[in-house]
Formats: sequence, C-alpha cells, structure tokens
Amino acid sequence: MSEFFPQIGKIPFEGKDSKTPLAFKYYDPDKVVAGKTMKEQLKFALSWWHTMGGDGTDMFGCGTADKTWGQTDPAARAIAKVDAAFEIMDKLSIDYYCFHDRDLSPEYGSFAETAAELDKVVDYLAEKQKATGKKLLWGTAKLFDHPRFMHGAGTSPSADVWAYSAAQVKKAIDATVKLGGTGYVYWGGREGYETLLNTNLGLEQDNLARFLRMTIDYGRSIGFTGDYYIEPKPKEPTKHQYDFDVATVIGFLRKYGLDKDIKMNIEANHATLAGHTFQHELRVARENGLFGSIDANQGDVLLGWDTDQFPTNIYDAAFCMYEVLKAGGFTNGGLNFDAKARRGSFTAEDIFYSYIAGIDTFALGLLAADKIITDGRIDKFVDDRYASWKSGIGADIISGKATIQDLEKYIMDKGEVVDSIGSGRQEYLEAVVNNVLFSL
Ligand code: XLS
Ligand code: CA
Ligand code: CA
Repeated sequence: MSEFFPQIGKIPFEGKDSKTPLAFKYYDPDKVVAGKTMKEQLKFALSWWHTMGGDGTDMFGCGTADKTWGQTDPAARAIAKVDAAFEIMDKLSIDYYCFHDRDLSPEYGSFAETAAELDKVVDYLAEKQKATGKKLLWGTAKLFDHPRFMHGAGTSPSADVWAYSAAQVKKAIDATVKLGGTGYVYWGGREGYETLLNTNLGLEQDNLARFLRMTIDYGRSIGFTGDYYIEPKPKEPTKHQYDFDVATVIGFLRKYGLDKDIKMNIEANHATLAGHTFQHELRVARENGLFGSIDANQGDVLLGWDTDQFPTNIYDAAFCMYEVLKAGGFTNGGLNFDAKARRGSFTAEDIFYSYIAGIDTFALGLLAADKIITDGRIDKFVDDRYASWKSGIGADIISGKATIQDLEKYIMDKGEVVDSIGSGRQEYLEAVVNNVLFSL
C-alpha cells in the first residue's frame, strides 16, 4: 500500500539534547516511570475528528489543510482515512484512537444506508486493528452536527429527534463493542439551552437521564464491559450546557441514580471554560471515585472559547499527571489528543509536529509528576497541614465520638483559637514545584 506521508519516517526518541525536528525529546515509550513504562502510563490516543477530518475551517474562512486523503467519493475517503490514520499512529507510536461515528463514515440518504456504510468502515477498522495491534480507546456518536440536532438530541423537545438519537447511539455502541473499545463517551453536544424562555429544563434533564439509562443498559446487554464517560463542558455550542463541570455532573448522576454507571472524561479546555483549572476538575473527579479518561489539549488564556490546541503547558501537564498517578493510573481510560493544529499550521508535517509537541509535553508532565511525588515536600506539607484531624478533638469529630456539647466545652477551655496551623506557604510550595520541574 502506498504511503500518505512518504517524506516522514517513524518518529524516533532521541533525547532532550536532540535538535531533530521530527524526533521525541522526552517520550521514550519503554522508559519506566512510577512503576510502568511511559507507554503504559500515558496511553496516547489520536482523535479522528481533528486529525483525519479537521481542515482548519472556521467562521471566517474555508479549510487550509487538505484532509481529502486523495478521494472525492465519501465511502472511498472513509476507507482512505483509516489507512492514513493507522500510518500516523504507527509513525508516532500512538497505540489508541477515538472517534465519533460520523468521523468514520458520513451520513447518507437514510438511517439504514448510513448504518450500513458505517458497518463497512468498522469492519475495515477491525481488520487494521488485528494487523497492527492498535486499539480503540473510546467511541461516541455525533449528535450535534446535522440540523436535526439544532435543539439538542437526548434533550430535544422533539420525541422523534430523541428516538433518532437513541437509535444512533445504539449503532455507535455496536461499533465500539465490535472494535473492542474500552470506553464510550457522552459529550453533551447541544444538550443545553440558548434561552429559558423556550425551555422546559426539568423535562430535558429527566429525558437526558432516561437517554443515558437506556443506552447504557443496551451496551451492557450486548457485552460492553468498558467504561462509560460523561465529558463536562460549560458552554459552546449552547449558552448553557447541562454537563457544566464535574461537580454539576456528579449532582446530576446522583439525582438520577447513574453515579455507579458513568465516570468522567475530562478535557483541559473545558475545565478552563468553566472557570476551573484542569487539575481542579481532575481532583474533583478523583476524590469522588469518578476519574476515567482525559481529553488532552489546552485553551488560550486570552480567548474565551474552545480552541482545542495541542497541549504544551508543562505545569498543566505535570499537575494533570500528578492527579492521574494519585488515582492509580489509567485503567480503561487514556490521553486522547482532542486537539488540532492551528489554521496556519496546515501542512502534513504539522500533524506530526503538533503530536510530537503534545506527546513530549505529557512525557515531561509524567516525569515532573513522579518527581513531585517522590520529592515528597508537597504531599508532606498537605499531610502536616491536616495533622489536627489525626488525634485529639479532630479524630473524635471524624469518628463521631465528639458531640456538639463536647466541642463547646473544648473551646470554652481553650478560650480562643488563632492561627493554630501556621502559614499556608503558597509561595514556598510554588517554588518547590519550580525546583522540582527545573532540576529534571
Ligand atoms: C467538544 C468535545 C467533543 C467530545 C467528543 O467540545 O470536546 O469533541 O470530546 O464528542
Ligand atoms: Ca473533548
Ligand atoms: Ca473541546
């Protein structure tokens, strides 16, 4: 088979002193960090939509990158995309991929025809996976592109659109199971509202829960053993998305009894859109036992929308990998690069440069996170800061032994409590992080 990128060979690991543009400086797949190889710790995935389909089109102009893969016929292009994607994954040593159904195969005349054409691509993917050992990290359904979804999918005011969406998710789960995917993602495409003037918020949220319950149960009934994820996002495309952030989603899942069925797929750029740090969202998920998978990217601090840039911020990657290591590492999840090269980075080489930048950033992040943990100063500081809960009155409060009368007496005896734990030392701790990061 002819190559799509004959000018690019397999990207080697050359180490941090290398000046070779098309080489990894930090990602050494077999290097052991925190008890596992980098490859196992990081579980990188290619996003089909950005990498294979995104041509740089924006509100102000048409595409700048050629993503036709040499084909004009949609079915032939869908197959060519598979070949090109597997070549990219092979050359970049990426083991996983993620897709929306419509990234793999577009819509045709009817639901039946669309489903039949998708089957052909899925069969071809299964063959390619078998031949190469590449795997599906997660699949999802694109329930936001076609005009039928203009008012939502699982929250649409139209029962017909709701039914169509359920049928489409059934098919996307079938594809995910057939390809041995270890995850299925629900991102609330247009599940939100533009104005409350036309919205029955209560019914929409009840229906979203019904939608999740029905499709989750279907997946389990056909043998899906992977994880389901919700991917929170506060806004865009709708003004208010129901899956606003991790805390909002946890409240929703608990209300509807879905919290044992779904974990979180956390995207960095969605965290910042919600006014949180990436680490905050990861921490809230981890502390609630709902950490699952990650969409690795970054926004721009000066732009208030979802720019999906390749991640190059080492601090964010370090704190992300700190949370991942503290969560015990990935199980079914991984690091999906939900990221696109900028519109001006339109050449074939830019696909490789951007993945190398993202991959090396997370390799550095992993090394830094491991060093922060083994250095121990941060964790020890936090541990010491909460020492008053380990004995005495703190231990009695936690065990339930102390009554409110006991606490009253305790404080009466003490008379006053001022600064009983000392400084929070934020600046010192930030300097510790710098010290760890820059003595790599
Ligand atoms: C959009 C989302 C989307 C999900 C998958 O903002 O990031 O790409 O990851 O539907
Ligand atoms: Ca995403
Ligand atoms: Ca995004």
